[in-house]
This record gives sequence, structure tokens and C-alpha cells, in this order.
Amino acid sequence: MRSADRLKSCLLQFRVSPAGLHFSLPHGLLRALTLLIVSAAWIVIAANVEPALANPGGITNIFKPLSQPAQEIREISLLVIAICATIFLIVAGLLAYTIVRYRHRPGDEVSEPPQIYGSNQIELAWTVLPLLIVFVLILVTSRTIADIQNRKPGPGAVQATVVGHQWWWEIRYPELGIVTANELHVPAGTNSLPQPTFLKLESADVAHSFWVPQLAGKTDLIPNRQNLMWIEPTQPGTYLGNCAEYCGTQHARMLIRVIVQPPAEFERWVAEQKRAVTEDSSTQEGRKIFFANSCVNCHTIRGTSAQGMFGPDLTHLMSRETLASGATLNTPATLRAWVRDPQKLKVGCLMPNMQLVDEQVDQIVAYLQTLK
Ligand code: HEC
Ligand SMILES: [Cu+2]
Repeated sequence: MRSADRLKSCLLQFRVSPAGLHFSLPHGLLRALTLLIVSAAWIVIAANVEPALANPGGITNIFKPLSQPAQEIREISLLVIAICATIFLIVAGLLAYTIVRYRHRPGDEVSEPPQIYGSNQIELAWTVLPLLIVFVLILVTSRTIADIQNRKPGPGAVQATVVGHQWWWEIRYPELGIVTANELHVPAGTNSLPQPTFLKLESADVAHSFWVPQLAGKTDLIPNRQNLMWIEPTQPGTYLGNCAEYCGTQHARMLIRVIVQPPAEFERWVAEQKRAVTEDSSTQEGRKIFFANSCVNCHTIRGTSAQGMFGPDLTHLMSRETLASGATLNTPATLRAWVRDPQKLKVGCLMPNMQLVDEQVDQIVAYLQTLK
């Protein structure tokens, strides 16, 4: 047979078995290649995409961990991927070799290959080898899991409680007497002097999941249960995360920000958050409207009669970069739009349109802006 014909038949068609199961190579190959390219492109895009509003601070990239335990998790996943990739390459390589080398050629006799039954060596090899590999994987994984789970808070550790709500995060620092929302401030450590923050995770309604990829793995927030996790960032900056467990309509707008600050800056933030609100007589009208409406049933302003727990604590609202769990930046215009009609900014969110007239909205917003 001419070599050109051979090449053509090799490229065009495989006849895999005498029963007549055959497929045409270019189609199969094309499909596989397209799938491979699309998935590779998707992974590259997904790993590097920067959610425009959501993350001015840095790229959320699971392959660029900047804190324990995310670094430890990355190392073990690379090891697992390396082992699995080696197995895949060996198996797929042998398979490809066999398909090409032993394909049906025109003129070949239609015959069954020799059948081998019950080779003890082969059976043993493919039972023992995988067992050993799985055993190694179990050992390294459980060591990492134990390392992460058995970590105990030392005397210097910051402790915070994060409560998932539909669709925002309540953040409490019981030891510091601070309550805030959606933006978790923690101090940065150094490699020689790590500064861990321990989180207790709870839920006020349905299951949520706390995930800030560059800091740690996902941990669920389950109603009537307390889960624990810790982070130990060393690089100051804003780390973006998201609720990672579908929790209803606005699940996608349930972003979490972790603001990692140098210790002195963190202390300053703590001092500011502990301060009581200062009353400002120029916004008395707005204050009156706030307290006359049911805002107080859902929101707390520490030191006042507003003690609602259903929505975010507003005591230091203006110290936050964003509103409504990262749905929008916190600017006078967006704050006004929010008070006017939160349903426009975050459809289905659990704060109702309060049906205020423009003048009332302006006055309430002026009052809210004193909550620094
Ligand atoms: C029925 C309860 C309820 C009432 C009444 C209510 N809110 Fe809210 N409010 C919420 C909830 C829930 C959120 C969080 C929404 C989200 O992020 O999904 C919220 C969020 C906010 C926020 C954004 C806070 C942040 O840090 O993201 C502001 C500001 C606010 N409310 C002001 C008001 C004002 C002013 C009133 C009265 C005119 C009011 N709210 C009435 C439940 C309520
Ligand atoms: Cu959620």
C-alpha cells in the first residue's frame, strides 16, 4: 500500500473491532481538541478574571494563595494533581499507542486477538499498585487536614464570629465588642510572627459557605451549628470572597471582603469601631425619620434605641467600602439609591422599599452619613 494511502486511512478511520464499531478520527480528534482548548481557555480566564467592582484590591486566584491554610492546601493539591497526571499520562499514552499500533489495516484478517485469563502477576500488579498510591494519598491528605483542624488559637489570636444571612454577612468580634457587616478586618502577620484570626461560622437562616480563595478553603455556615476556621495572612490588602453555597436569589451578591491591615492600622480600626456614634445636630431631621420608621426594627445603631438584628449593624456604616454585601460601592449616590429603593439595587433582598419621599430620603441619608 502506498504510504500516502496509509496515512490517509490512519487519519480518516479506525476500525476498532470486527463487529464493525468504527469512528472517524478527524471528527473525534477535532471534538477532543476543541473541548481541550475551550476548557484550557476557561481555566485561564477563570483564574485571572478580576470582578470589576468587586475587587479593586487584588486578583482572586486560587493558584495564588497568600495565607495559611490556603498555601498548605495548594501544596497538597499540586501533589495530588501531579500523581494523578502521571497516572493519566501513562494510561492514556499506552491506550493511544495501542489504538494506533494495533489498528485494523485493510487486508488484515478478521480475527480475535489471543485471550489471556487469570494472570496472577498482572492481577496482583494492578491491585497492589493502586492500593499503594491511594494509601500514600490518604496519608498526606489526612496529615494536612489534621494540621489545619487541630490548630488552636494562641493568646494573641483575633477571634471573630461570622453569621451568614440571606444575603449578607454579620461580623462580630465578641472580645472587642465590635459588630460590623460584610467586611472582615484582620491584622497581617509576618512569616516569623504569624498573626492568626480564628473564625466561628454560624447561620441565621439557610446554609451558606465562607470562601476567600487566597486565604483558606471553603467552610460551610450551617443553621444551629458552629463551624471553625482560621486564616493567617501575611500580606496587607483586600481579599475578595463569595458565598459558595447556593442560598437563594441574591446568592451571587453575597460577597465577603477580608481587609488585611498592618497591626497598627488594625488597632486604629478597632479603636474607631469601638467609639460610640457622635450625635450631629445638623441631621436631627433625618435622625427623627430614621427612628420614626421601621428602620430601627431591623438595624442597630449602638447607643441608641435602634436595636434591630435582622439587617446589618449601621453604627459605623460609613467606615465600610461597600453596601449590601459588595452589591455596590458605598458612595453618597449609591447610599441614596439604596434607601430610596433597595430592591432596585439588589432585587429580592430582604430590606423592603420603605416608600419614602425624596426629601425624607435626603434627610435619612444625611443622618446615615454621620455614622462614621
Ligand atoms: C425588614 C427589615 C428592614 C427594614 C425595615 C430596613 N432595613 Fe435596611 N437592611 C435590611 C437588610 C436585610 C439589609 C441587608 C440587605 C442585603 O445586603 O441583602 C439592609 C441593608 C441596609 C443598608 C446597607 C448596610 C450595609 O452595610 O450594607 C442600609 C444603609 C440600610 N439597610 C438602611 C435602612 C434604612 C435607612 C431603613 C429605614 C428607612 C431600613 N434600612 C429599613 C433590612 C431592613
Ligand atoms: Cu449565602
